[in-house]
Amino acid sequence: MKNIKIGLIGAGFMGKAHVVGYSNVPKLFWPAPAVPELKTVCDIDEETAKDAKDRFGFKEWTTDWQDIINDPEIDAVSICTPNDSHAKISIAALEAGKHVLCEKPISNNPEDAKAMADAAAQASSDGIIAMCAYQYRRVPAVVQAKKLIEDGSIGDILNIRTTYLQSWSADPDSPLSWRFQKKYAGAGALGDIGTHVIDIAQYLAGDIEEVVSNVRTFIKERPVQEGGADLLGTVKVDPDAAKEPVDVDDEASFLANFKNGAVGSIEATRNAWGRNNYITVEVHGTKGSILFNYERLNELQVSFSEDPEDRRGFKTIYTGPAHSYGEVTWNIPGMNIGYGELKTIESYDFLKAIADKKQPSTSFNEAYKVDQVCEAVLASAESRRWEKVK
Ligand code: SOE
Repeated sequence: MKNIKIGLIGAGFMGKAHVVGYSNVPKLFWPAPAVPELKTVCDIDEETAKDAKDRFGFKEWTTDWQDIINDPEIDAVSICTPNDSHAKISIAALEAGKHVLCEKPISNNPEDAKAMADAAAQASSDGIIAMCAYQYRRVPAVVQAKKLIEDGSIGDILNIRTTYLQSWSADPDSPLSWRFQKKYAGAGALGDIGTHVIDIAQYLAGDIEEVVSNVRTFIKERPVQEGGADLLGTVKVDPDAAKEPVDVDDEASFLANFKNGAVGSIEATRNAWGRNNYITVEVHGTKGSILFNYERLNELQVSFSEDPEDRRGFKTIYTGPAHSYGEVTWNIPGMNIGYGELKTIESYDFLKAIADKKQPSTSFNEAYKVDQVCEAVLASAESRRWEKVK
C-alpha cells in the first residue's frame, strides 16, 4: 500500500476538516487505497501554522505555500485558502506534478476557473488528479437519490428544487471577513453555499441551460475585524469598530431550465435565522419524488406513484451498510455519520482516485461549470432577464 505525503495550505476551519478526513481514511476504510502522511502545513499566520503542526501531527510547518509546491517529497496538496488564491496555488501544484484537492468554489472568477480546468486536463494525461471539494454530493443519501434517479425509480425528472440556508451572518455585527469581499470571494452566499446546491442539482438532474435570478445584499456594511481569520460569525467584533462595505450578495435565488427539459429552483442565503446548515433537495419525477435535508443527513425520503393509493406518501430510508460508503457508515443504520465522516469519504475518494489514476468528481471542469452557472445568475440579476449558461 502506497503512502501519500500531504501538504495542507490554509489551516483554519476547512484545513481542520481536511485533516480529520485524511486521518480517518485508514481507520474507516480498510484496506485503504493509500495511507495519507501529513508532511507539511502552511498558513500565512505563523502561530496558526505552528499550532496546526503540533495539533494535527504534521512533520513541518511553513508560512509560504511555495515551500509545499517545491518540496519533491509531497505527493498531494489540499488547498483550503480564500477563493482568490485557488487558481495560482492549484495551477502551480499541478504543474509541479502534485495531485490537488481544492476547496470550493473552484475560483472567484470564471476565467481563473477555466485556466484551472485546462491545467487539470493537461496534468491528467500524466495521471495527476484534481478534485474540487463539493462534498455534499457524496452524502450516502444523496448518492442513493442519484441511484433512484438513474435506475428509473422516480421516472423522468420534472422538477428539482435545492436550497442552502444558513444564519451565521444574519447578525449585522458578524464581521467583514474575506467572505464578504468580492476581490477575495468572487460572490457571497451564491459562491459560498449556492455553489454546493448547484453542484448537487447538476449531479442529479444534469447541466443547467439558462437561469433567471433575484440577487440581493441586505446587510450592506459590516464591522472590520482584526486579522484575516474567517470566524464564521462565532466571534463578534466591537460594535463600535469601523465599518466597511459588503460588495457581494447575501441572498441569491433563481429559476433554472435544465438541458434535459427539467425545471428547477435554487436558493441560497446566510440570513436565515434558525437555519444552520440547511441543505435541502427535492426532486419530482413522473413516477415518484425524493426529498433530502442535510440536517437529517442519514435519511432519504422517497414517495412512489405505484404505491397503493391508501399507502401513498413519503417513507424514510435510513442509510447504512446497504448504501454507498457503507464501510464508513458504521454497522447499523441509525448509528449515523456526520460532517467528519463526510470529509473522510471525500478524502477516501481523492486517495482512491490517485491510486486508481482515475479522475474523480467533482472534477475541475465540473466545478468550472458551477462557476459558469453563478456567472449567468449574476448576469441575470443585472439584466433582469433569462440568461444562458455559457
Ligand atoms: C460557510 O458558509 C461554510 O463554511 C461554507 O464555506 C462551506 O462550504 C459550507 O459547507 C459550510 O459553511
